[in-house]
Amino acid sequence: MSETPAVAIIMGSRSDWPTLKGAAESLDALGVPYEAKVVSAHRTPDRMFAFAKGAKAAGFKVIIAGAGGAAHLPGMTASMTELPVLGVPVESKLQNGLDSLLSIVQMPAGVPVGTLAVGLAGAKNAGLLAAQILALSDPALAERLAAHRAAQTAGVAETVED
Ligand code: RP5
Repeated sequence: MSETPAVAIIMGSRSDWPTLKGAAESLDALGVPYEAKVVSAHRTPDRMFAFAKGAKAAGFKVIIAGAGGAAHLPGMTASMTELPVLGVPVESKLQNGLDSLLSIVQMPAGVPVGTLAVGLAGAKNAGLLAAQILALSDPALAERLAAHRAAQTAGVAETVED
């Protein structure tokens, strides 16, 4: 039986994957294992309940949850687990995802969702933030993160020549 990966990436629809793939790519770059699955708050509420209630016992450490529109998945998941939940608002047809952002970010006090930017940037940062959380208790990952940052810095040229 394979071990549960540290990170769960859940999303409200298969159509969210092109966005949430950004989180997976960040985790891949840092050697952090993850599992990605579709868990809809609206279309598969029982799956969401079972996942959120069982995530901690299953061995996950951080949950990345992406959804668009009436994006209840991150908040509902956070309400049923003590694991940190990072919410990624997926771009929607309404004002490019402003509805998704507000649905996720405006949690009432008591149940936090760490909300990232709308779209691919938010997904990539969710992967990085999940890795930073895990790195607090994983010195080897902390070193990989530091190297990743250093490479990013080194890749930014100061000049604007073609
Ligand atoms: C949300 O509805 C999903 O997270 C997705 O962003 C949005 C649209 O879903 P589909 O109609 O493309 O399946 O629940």
